[in-house]
Amino acid sequence: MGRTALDGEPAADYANYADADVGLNGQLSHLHPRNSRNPRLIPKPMSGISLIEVMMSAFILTIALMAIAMTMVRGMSSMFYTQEQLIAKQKSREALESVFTARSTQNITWAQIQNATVSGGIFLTDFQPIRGMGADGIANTSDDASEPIETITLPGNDGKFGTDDDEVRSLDQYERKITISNVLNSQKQVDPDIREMTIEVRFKLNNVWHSLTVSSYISRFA
Ligand SMILES: [Ca+2]
Ligand SMILES: [Ca+2]
Repeated sequence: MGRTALDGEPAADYANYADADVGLNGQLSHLHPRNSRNPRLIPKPMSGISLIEVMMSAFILTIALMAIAMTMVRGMSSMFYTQEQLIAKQKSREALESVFTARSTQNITWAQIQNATVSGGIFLTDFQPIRGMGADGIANTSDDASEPIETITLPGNDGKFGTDDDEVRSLDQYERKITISNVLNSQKQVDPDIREMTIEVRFKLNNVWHSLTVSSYISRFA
């Protein structure tokens, strides 16, 4: 298959052939199909990025960005949740202190330190809106009804109180429940001098209630 003849351009009719030998009489003597043995006219393979590759990388990038976004959302909502929890803790402690103070200053009798379902008890049962403590200065008693729902002032973006961006928030998404129960002594009898006080504060966040409970024993004696 030596190339004794003139090496001419491929004929247009033979586009699938890379090269052709044309004899002196102008007739094709050999055709050389494009293949690895005849690389000089084989076009370079297409380089660059195919559509599939672009779509794949866009997909992977989207997944990665979504993961980052989810982490940020979770972080922000947990920050918000922490703040709500702190408020709830503060409101439960305030209630606890109001009872201890009233007991210590003898503003209320031992018999009154019970739920209203027990004769003489003054503490409303079940969850109550968080209002001011009323004339008696004690949380969750009937005189709270005339008080407005409490508000709390948050420092706002600058982190300082007393500036224009302070945020006053109503505690209308909060409720507080005080449960006072008897404690049994070692003889399995109701201890006449000690009761257990459980204060649960709950708050609604995205239509879901979250709650926090504080409990303490309270003794007849200050
Ligand atoms: Ca009260
Ligand atoms: Ca501020």
